[in-house]
Amino acid sequence: MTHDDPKNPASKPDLERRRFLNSAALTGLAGAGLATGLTGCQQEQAAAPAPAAAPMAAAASHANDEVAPGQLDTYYDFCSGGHSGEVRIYGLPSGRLFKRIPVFNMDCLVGWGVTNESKAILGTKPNGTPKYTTGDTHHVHQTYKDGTYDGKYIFVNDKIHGRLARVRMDTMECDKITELPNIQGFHGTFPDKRDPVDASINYTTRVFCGAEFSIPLPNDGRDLEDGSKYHSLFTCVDSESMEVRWQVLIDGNCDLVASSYDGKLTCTNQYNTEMAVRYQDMMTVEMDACLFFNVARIEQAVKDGKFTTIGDSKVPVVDGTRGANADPKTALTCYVPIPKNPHGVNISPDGKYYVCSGKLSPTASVIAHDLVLKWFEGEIKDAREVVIAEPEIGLGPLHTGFDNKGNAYTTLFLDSQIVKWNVEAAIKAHNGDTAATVVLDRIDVHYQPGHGFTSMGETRESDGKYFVSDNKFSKDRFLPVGPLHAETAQLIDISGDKMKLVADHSVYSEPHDSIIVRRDIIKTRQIYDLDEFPLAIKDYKDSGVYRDGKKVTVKLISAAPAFSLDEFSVKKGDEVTIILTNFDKVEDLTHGFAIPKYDINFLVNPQETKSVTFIADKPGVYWCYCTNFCHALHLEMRMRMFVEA
Ligand code: CUK
Ligand code: CUA
Ligand code: CA
Repeated sequence: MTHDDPKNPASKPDLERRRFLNSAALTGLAGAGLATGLTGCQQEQAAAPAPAAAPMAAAASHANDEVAPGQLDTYYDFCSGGHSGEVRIYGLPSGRLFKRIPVFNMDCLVGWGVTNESKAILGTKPNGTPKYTTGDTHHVHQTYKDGTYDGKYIFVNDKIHGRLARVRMDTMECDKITELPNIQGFHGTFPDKRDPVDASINYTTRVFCGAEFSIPLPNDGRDLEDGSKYHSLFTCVDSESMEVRWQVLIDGNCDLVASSYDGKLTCTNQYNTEMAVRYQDMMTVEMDACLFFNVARIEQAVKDGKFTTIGDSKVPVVDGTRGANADPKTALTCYVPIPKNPHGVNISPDGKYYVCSGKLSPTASVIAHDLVLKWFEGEIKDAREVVIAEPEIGLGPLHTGFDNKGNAYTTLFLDSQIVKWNVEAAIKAHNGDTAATVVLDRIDVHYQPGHGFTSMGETRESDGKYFVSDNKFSKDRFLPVGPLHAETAQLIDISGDKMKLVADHSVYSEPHDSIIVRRDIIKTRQIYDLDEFPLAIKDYKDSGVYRDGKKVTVKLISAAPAFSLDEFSVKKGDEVTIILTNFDKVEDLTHGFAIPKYDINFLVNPQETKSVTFIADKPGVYWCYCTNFCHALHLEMRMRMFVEA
């Protein structure tokens, strides 16, 4: 409807550019579907000459967005690292990378997957090695208080092995990982944003987790080929204990997850309501769904014992399938029809609307929160009536961010654009108001955006300053570095009527989603406390070698520029545990500890204690050395391990 408004140039997609970017994808959309289009698109991009860079004027930065040497950024950007398995922290607007937090991966910088403490969090196989060493992080979200971030934890998913990790905001380290039972392809996640109604209630945040891939339940080999026997589960994890509270059996699949500001609803978009097992069969119906969960009713059903369990798992599983939830007044779930293979669902900062993008449909569906609640009261017959607008906004709409003025910013994967549109205007247009201007602006991004998100945009304090477009292809935007390109995160100033491209930030593959958090919300500790580590060595007189049969414990202290021992001896075949406490109290004075040929390498930050365990199976002299430049005598900071034959 607004697509071809001749009075509004923003409503008009640039067809020439679309053809250049991706003609195959257009054909794909009209015909066989997006997947075919994507293949064509990638091939075409590889063969096509590099497009001209964006006009310099558009790319020129302006003073407010510059962070001069010595100045600090205004925002933290917590970013998923995709199949690197990590979480990253950037500063915005500078785009400077501050930290890579190892989560599901191994990381030899800090010794994640090397130390006993990190292995305890990762989980181990019977031989003591980490259970999994890969992960795929897509979505990072922080805990809430009063509708905004509380600076306590962030949560991140692992799509590969179906795990949820928690990262403490005070140390910015992962402290817990939970494996979700009976699911595969854990994709979207979101903590609930409910405010504690009453301070006396011991309230803990729920973290909602959507499983994208359906599997046989239980997945123990009894059913393999027959896809009609597969199911997905929607999971709720307790943020404090990190235990799984409950799961919901559903029809179709889960994808992205959003949760309401009042704690009543959480939802997931569904692209495979067909419950197909082959991609071409996942695009057969015109309407898929956005699936809403009634949190209170689910928890009541669990309390009332109306659940089953699956396989070895003790987690209560309630029935959220369509057949079991035909009566809205008792339903746990509400399936809202959404066109076609939707991707992404985001809630507006006023808590009133969910926006679910069409992906294979050029539309964004606006769902009214209060109408979904009314559906659950039986006041609305047809679940489709909760959709109160469905503007056409462009091709391949995926994710939406919001400002503080009622505008939505949606990434258009196929158009390689961000489209700015007004939610209230879309509702008016839907109700027949032909004068309503829905699409307000479009800006080209480079290229093929996935997630887009605004500063504080997932909170009530959305401030309308910045939008970041995490793009899936960078092509010509940076110096070439071989076949694996950097990705681009483009910073867009959204404070004015027109969106302004401010900067291209290169990002290491493969960012999916971020949250942009005001810096005053985050309070970190800069040194640890000796007392928080049960193994800490608190006195030099305790440093030494302790033997118990074939088990040897070596207690060490680091204080620049020396370790507490010059050498220690063990025997071939001993199981050696090294415990290292960093006595230095000076901020930033981190030491490392590496043992050649034994594959040991880890860090100890000020006042921190870590340990490693290994079998001394190679006789000889081994120089244990400090890996982290700490002092003028850093190179001299080394000691010998003797392994006697
Ligand atoms: S998904 Cu990546 S573009 Cu994993 Cu959040 Cu939509
Ligand atoms: Cu201690 Cu380098
Ligand atoms: Ca579908």
